Amino acid sequence: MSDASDQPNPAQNTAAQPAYDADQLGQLKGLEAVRKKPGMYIGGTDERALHHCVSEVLDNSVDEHLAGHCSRIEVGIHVDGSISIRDNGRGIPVDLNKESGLPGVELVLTTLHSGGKYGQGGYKFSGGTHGVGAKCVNAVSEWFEVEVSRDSKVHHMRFERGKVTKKLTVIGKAKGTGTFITFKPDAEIFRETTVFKTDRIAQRLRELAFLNSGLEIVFTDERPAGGKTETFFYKNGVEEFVRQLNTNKDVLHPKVIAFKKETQLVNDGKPVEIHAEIVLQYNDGFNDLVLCYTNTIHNPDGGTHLSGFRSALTRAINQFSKANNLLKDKDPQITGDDVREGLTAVISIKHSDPKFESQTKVKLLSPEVESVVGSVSYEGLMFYFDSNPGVARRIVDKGLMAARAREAARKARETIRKGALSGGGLPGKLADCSERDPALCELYIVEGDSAGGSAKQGRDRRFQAILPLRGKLINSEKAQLDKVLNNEEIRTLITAIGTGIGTGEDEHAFKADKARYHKVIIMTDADVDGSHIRTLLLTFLYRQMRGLFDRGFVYIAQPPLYKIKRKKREQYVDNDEQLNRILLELGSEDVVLTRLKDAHVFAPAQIDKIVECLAALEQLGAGVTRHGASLPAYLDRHHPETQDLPRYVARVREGNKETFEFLADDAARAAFNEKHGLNADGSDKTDSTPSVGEKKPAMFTKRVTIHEIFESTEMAKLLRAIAKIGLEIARFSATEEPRFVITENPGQKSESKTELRSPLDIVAQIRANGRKGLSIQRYKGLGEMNPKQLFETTMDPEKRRLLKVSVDDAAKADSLFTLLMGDEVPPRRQFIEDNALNVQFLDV
Ligand code: 0RA
Repeated sequence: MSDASDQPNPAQNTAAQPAYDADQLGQLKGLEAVRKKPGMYIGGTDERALHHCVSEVLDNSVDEHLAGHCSRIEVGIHVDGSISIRDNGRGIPVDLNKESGLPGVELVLTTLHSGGKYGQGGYKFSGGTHGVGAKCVNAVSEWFEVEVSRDSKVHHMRFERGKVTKKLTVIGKAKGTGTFITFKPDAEIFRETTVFKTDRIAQRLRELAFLNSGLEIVFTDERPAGGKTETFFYKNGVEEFVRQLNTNKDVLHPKVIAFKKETQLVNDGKPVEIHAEIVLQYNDGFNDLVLCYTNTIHNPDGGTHLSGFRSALTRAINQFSKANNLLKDKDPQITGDDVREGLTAVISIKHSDPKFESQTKVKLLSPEVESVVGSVSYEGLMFYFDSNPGVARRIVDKGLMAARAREAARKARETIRKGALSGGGLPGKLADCSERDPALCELYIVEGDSAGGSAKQGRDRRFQAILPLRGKLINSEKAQLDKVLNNEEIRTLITAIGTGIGTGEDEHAFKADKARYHKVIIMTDADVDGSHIRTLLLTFLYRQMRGLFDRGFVYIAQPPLYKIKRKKREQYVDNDEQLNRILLELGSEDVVLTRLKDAHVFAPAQIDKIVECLAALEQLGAGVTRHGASLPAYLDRHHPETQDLPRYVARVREGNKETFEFLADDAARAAFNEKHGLNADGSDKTDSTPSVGEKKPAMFTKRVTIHEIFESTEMAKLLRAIAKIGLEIARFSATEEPRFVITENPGQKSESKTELRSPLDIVAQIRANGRKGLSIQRYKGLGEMNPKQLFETTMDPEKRRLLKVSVDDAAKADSLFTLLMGDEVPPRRQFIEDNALNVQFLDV
């Protein structure tokens, strides 16, 4: 154990510079400032900020890659909610900094404005967040660990809430170099949630792999619901990105069009280096998707790279059609909007000194980029068109078609609008509410006539309107706008909502202020078809009424997943987690827990607490069992007073025999390696990778791997809580003699006693007890509920839970919709179910 007093006192060896103490004080204050005003440093304390922390650490590793020093990054989410980022870069410097007497890594992770030698890491291109990133994450982490492999040694240090709790020590020998950071976001800071979203992280990692060709990124989510390990690696990065965005689309040309250029110029007397990479491919759809990046940071609002590209594309297509006499006299002018129909493109630039509109980097401002990207694109396109005249013609034709359809759609919108205005206007299928103030009105869009009927009967007609939709909605991604607008269901929807559709200046274009309801609630079955319909609806709303999302008017209803019944009591259950909680609650009703050694009986409130802690312990235990070790054996190794648990497990495989050794801390791990003559990761020092042919037969080799148990901190907390209640936890492995007794229904005819030999058996027994006499019904559709049930579970503002659909990141949602909705291929259905929504919880 070490504490602050173990720290070398910098004042001792730097007596000549008395400014030091003040400096260090400033340092601590610095990280304290991050904790006090997280908004200023990490952009808030919400789910977005939480994920931003991952990006901050990740960006450093990517910068190492951009500088040519890192080929592989591994990301792992652990069962306790902590996350690791490992890279094989140069490793954060560990040598002592002369001025402060502190190791480089400590400076990098604690000093807010370290600048100088470690400030930028000497990177040519960087996300720009570098230098503040990792230390801010450190400040807002309950704990933060770093392992640096450098100079053939593995160095380790630990921080808690930004303060050093284990100073830098060498814990073993290293084969290569790299940085391994693990942190657990602090729930005191992130009050909304500390739970990382698998999809969100996987999506960013995939994106990074696309934008950094040759970089291998490996992702594992070790949590119970997590999937298998995913590896993202793209040899032809951006080209593969565009190809993937066009998956399941019919493309106008099989090969993507790509150009690349590196430019050096002088801007305001400063040398600037710009690398531009542009890849595009047309499909036969009607929407455009152009993603822009600067130094691998997504710029959803585009900027000078986007405008440079856009005008070059319009110019090149018009130039080609003119030169080849492709336009007829009566044809409308091909506009920028027209040439973007069916366009999928990625613009990725690397810039040595980019300027953005704001801290969030949503828009690139650097003016010199416009002409750089513009000229690369124009020259590249003209060259491509000249060498591929067939493809060029198809692209021009597509633009022409778009120009003609634009005219047709304008006329169609006009008729819809007229229809809505004349003759009372509202569609017959709509059961409207009596309230007239849109702020108070809700529109339920319900899947199917039968559920629609129940909803009409069950609703509160004062403010709830119901619109049943029959069957499949037309796919607005696949069909051209004038066809979509001729669809009966779509027309009904547009008229009911009342905002008009599409962008544009004309009187029929979308206007959020005209919305007739400030809650548009999609209510579909909790099955595959339901989620498909929901996605179709969202696609349409997103394409044509995007402003509804900006105003926060779009919601998703949450019908319950289960109905459970016990004796005469019924209850609705929203998800599996809640079901598990209920089983434990029911299971601990009417039970007595007795500790046998002294016949102590626990109070009911104590039982609840014990069960809660043991269930959490069981869950976190996956961090141990996933390596093959036994959870009870591990828990038995807790420190008798502090309840601290070992941080590492060594897995020793010899032939087909496997044993485990738990290592309390860094010192124990270093000693273990020393004793076995191993590298810090447990690999054999002399012969780490035997070459093919000289491999020893498996039964003779001894293989040792050391794994960190990230969950140890969290599990120790639980042990302390359980010990405080007085549960006997010296031993978790089963004993010969029973140690606890659970009595169910005490004093009743049905009384039964179960003897237990381990504390962990208590949860299992309580859960089994909870299942007794319980019927669990899984709901398949809204139609299985009667009007009263439907209202109570899903529509009653007092009880329902609505999900608000936020499209905070328009381009991402767009790509997601495009990815999902391009075609109706069955295997993608599960993907739709899992990923279709960018939603957040909202208790309304
Ligand atoms: C400062 C200087 C150098 C590298 C790094 C920081 C660095 C930071 C992180 C964070 C995650 N992975 C990282 N890898 C490297 C330059 C080191 C040198 O010159 O050798």
